[in-house]
Amino acid sequence: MNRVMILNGPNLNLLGVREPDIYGATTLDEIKQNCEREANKLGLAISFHQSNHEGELVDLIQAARQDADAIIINPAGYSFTSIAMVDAIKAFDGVVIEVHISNIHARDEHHRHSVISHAVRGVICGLGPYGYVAALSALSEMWKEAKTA
Ligand code: CA2
Repeated sequence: MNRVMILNGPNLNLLGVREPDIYGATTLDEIKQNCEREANKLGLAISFHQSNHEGELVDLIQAARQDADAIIINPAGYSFTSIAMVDAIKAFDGVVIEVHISNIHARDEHHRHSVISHAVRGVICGLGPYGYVAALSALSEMWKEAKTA
């Protein structure tokens, strides 16, 4: 069974609690439940994490080298600053998909340019919490295609 590590960066634990006009009313726990439901449907094994600490996220990305075949990551505020996370992602051999709940391209200039994006396979943004489910579905399609190729 393919394994997917889902990583969430700083402040995403506040989803659904603060700023629902930008990030919506869905909580991170509800996003986790949606991911678990989709993963069951697709036959994928997932682990789901949130951290407010850059080093902890780097440790998790490094752990994925052994523990996961793909990473879905919402780096949140670290999207715009973290070269350490870019370096860790580059050392991971599997597929990485970056997800943002909001459309970062429609935001102010500080929220527009993710330094992570050039190191990942694909970026999903602006689709709300569905972006995580879409990322799982995309991975499942990739692995299906790889099997039949
Ligand atoms: O849209 C996304 O998923 C973001 O990664 C969320 C980040 C933001 O810096 C990115 O530009 C886009 C912020 C996450 C903070 O989440 C909060 C949720 C509720 C209240 C306050 C912050």
